[in-house]
Amino acid sequence: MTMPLREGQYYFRDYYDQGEELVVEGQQLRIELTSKFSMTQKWEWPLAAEGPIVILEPSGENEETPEPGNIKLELKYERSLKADGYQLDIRKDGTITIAASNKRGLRYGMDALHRLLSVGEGKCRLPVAAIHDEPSFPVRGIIEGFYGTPWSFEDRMDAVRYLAAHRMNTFMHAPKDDPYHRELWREPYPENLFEQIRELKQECDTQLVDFYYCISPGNDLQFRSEEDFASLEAKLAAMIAIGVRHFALLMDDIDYALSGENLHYLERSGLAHAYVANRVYDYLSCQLQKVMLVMCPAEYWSSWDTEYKRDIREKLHSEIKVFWTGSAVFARQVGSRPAQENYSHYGHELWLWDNIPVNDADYDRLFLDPVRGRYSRLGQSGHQAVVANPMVQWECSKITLNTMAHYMWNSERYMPELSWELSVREFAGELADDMMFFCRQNLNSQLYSRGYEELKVAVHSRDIRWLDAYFDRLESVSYRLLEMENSKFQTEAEPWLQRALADVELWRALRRKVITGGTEPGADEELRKRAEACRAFEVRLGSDPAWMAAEAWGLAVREGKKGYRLILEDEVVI
Ligand code: 14T
Repeated sequence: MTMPLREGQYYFRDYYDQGEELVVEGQQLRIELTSKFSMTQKWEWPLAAEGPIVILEPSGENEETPEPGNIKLELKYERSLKADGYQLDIRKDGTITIAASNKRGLRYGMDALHRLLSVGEGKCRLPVAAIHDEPSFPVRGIIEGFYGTPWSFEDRMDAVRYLAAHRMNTFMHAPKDDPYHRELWREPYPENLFEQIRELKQECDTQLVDFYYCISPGNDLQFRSEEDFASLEAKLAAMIAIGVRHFALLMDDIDYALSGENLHYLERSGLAHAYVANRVYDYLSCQLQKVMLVMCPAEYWSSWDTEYKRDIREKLHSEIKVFWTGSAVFARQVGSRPAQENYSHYGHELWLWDNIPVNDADYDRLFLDPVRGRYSRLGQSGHQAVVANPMVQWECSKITLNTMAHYMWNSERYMPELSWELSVREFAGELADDMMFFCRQNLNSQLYSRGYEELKVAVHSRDIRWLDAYFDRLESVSYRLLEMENSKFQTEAEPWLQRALADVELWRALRRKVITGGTEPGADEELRKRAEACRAFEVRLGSDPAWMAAEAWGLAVREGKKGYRLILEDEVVI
C-alpha cells in the first residue's frame, strides 16, 4: 500500500502531491538509469535482488534481465542541498529525478521511492509527487557505549543496515566492557576480533554509514609516557589500515583528578585531556587527508561552567568535537538554554550522546517508549550530532531508536506519539496493537516519573473489573508476542514476557484471596507460591502491575528500591 499522506508529510520534510498517480505496467519498477551525478552510471548501493525495484545496466545490455525498462530515472548532483539531503520528483510522464549533493542523499532518495511504490495486479503505482528532504543534524546514529555484554557481531551488522535504512549515518564502536576498548586499551585486538571489525567497517562502507573507532585510555594513561602514546597510535594505525577515518577519544567515567607524574606534568585534568586529544588529532592529521575526531570530556553531564571546561575551551584543537549527554547523564530534557550554555562553555561544536534507550543502570528493565524532551532546534544551538546509546538488547532498542531517527532527521517536526505508533507498526506489523500494549508496560524510568496512569487509578480505586480485563489482555498479548516471527525479539524479550505471565498469575491468586475474604482454603498458599515466582525473576515490567495491586489491597509492602514482599494476616511487618 502506498504511504498514507499523513505519514508522507511527517516522514519527509516537504512533500507535495496533487492526488495523481503514475501507473506503469509490470510487477517491478525496472529502472533505466542516467546519471549526471558521476560518470559511473552504475548503482553502487545495495538493492534487494528480488525487491520491487531493479536497476538495469546502462544501454540495456543486461543479459540476465532481457526485459526492457518501464521507467526512466535520472540522478543529478545538486550542490545547494545539504549533505544527505535529496530531492525526488516523480512526474506524470513517467520520468523520475533524484538530486543530491552526496551519495547518501541519492540512497535516501531511492529509499523514498521504495516507500512510495506499491505493486499489485501487474502494475506499479507511484504518486505524482515532489519531495524535498534534508536532515536537521548532519551526524545521526548510535554509539554502542553501554556497560554490560557487548553486542554480537551479527547484532552490529544488523545495526549498521538498520541505521542506513532509517536515514542514520553513524555507528560508533565504544562497548565499555570490550576490554580492548577500555581496560586493555594498550593491547592490539586479537586476530579474530580484528577481522570482525574489518568486516563491520566494510558493511558500513556498503551502507554508507560512517564507522567510528572509539578508545578510552583515561583510567591509566600516563601523559608523559611516549610508550603509552605509541600504544595509542598503534591502535589507531591498525584502524586506519582497514580504512577507518572517524575516531573518538572517550574520557568519561574515570577518576580524572591527576596524581603523581601526571599532576606534575600537566597540572589540571582539563589541560591533560586537551593535550591527549590534540596529540591524537595531530597524529591522525599526519595519516589522513580529512580527520574526524570527537572527544568525550570527563565533565560530559553538566551545563555549568568549570575550570575544566575553560581548559578544554582554550586548549582543545578547534576541529575536535565535544560530547555531552545533556544534564545529569540521563537527561529528562535537553533544553535550549542548557544546550546553548554548555556550547559556550566548551566553545567547540557539541555532539549529543543521548543516553536513550540505554538500560545498563536498570538491567532488569526494557525501555520501549519514544524519545521526548529534546529541544526542537538543537541543530541551531551548537549541536551537529545526535547519537543514541542503545540497550544491551539490540533488537528491542529498535522501537525507541526509530523514534530517535525521526527526531534526528526532522527535529522541528518531531511528534513522539506519532513516531511511536509508526515505529511499533514497522517493528511488529500485524501484532502492532499487542506490541504497543507491551511497550506501554515498559516506559523509560530515566525519562519519566509518571506513566501507567490508568493502571494506577484502577489499582487505587480497587477496580477489579478493569484489572481483570487488563490482566487478561496482558496474558493474551504476552502469549502472542512469545510466538512472534522475530526470533531475536523472542529471545531478548522472553524474560519480560514470562515475567508478565507471572504477574498475571499473581493477580489471579490475589483476586481469589480478596474476593473470598481470604476464607477459601489454599488461597494463601497459592498467593505465596505466585509471589515467590515473581520474586524469582531478575526482570520486571516498569508498570509492576501485580505487586502494585497487592500493595493496594494491603497484601504487600515495598522492600528496597525495586522489590516487594508479601504480607498475609498472620504475619507481622517488621
Ligand atoms: F560518556 C558518556 F557520555 C556516558 O554516558 N558514559 C557512560 C555510558 O557508557 C553509560 O552507558 C551511561 C549510562 O549508564 O552513562 C555513563 O556511565 C555512567 C554514568 C553514571 F552517572 C556510569 C555510572 C554513573 F553513575
